[in-house]
Amino acid sequence: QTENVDFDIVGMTCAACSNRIEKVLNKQSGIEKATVNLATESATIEYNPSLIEENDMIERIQKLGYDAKRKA
Ligand code: 9UX
Repeated sequence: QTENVDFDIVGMTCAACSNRIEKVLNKQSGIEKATVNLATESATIEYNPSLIEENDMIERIQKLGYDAKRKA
């Protein structure tokens, strides 16, 4: 069973940024599918809540040098 969460991503300026974040997120255990959109500066993540939580995703994105905030 999976859930979806949307984040606003701050700090992406080129397509390599969004590809980099997407690649890293898709390697995380618990993440089923991560899509990062440069144009809308956002990410949609399908995940298994028993394996990963939102704060883990935010921390991973921050480690790459960007910021993420959960969309309302
Ligand atoms: Mo593009 Mo993003 O050269 O950190 S990869 S700006």
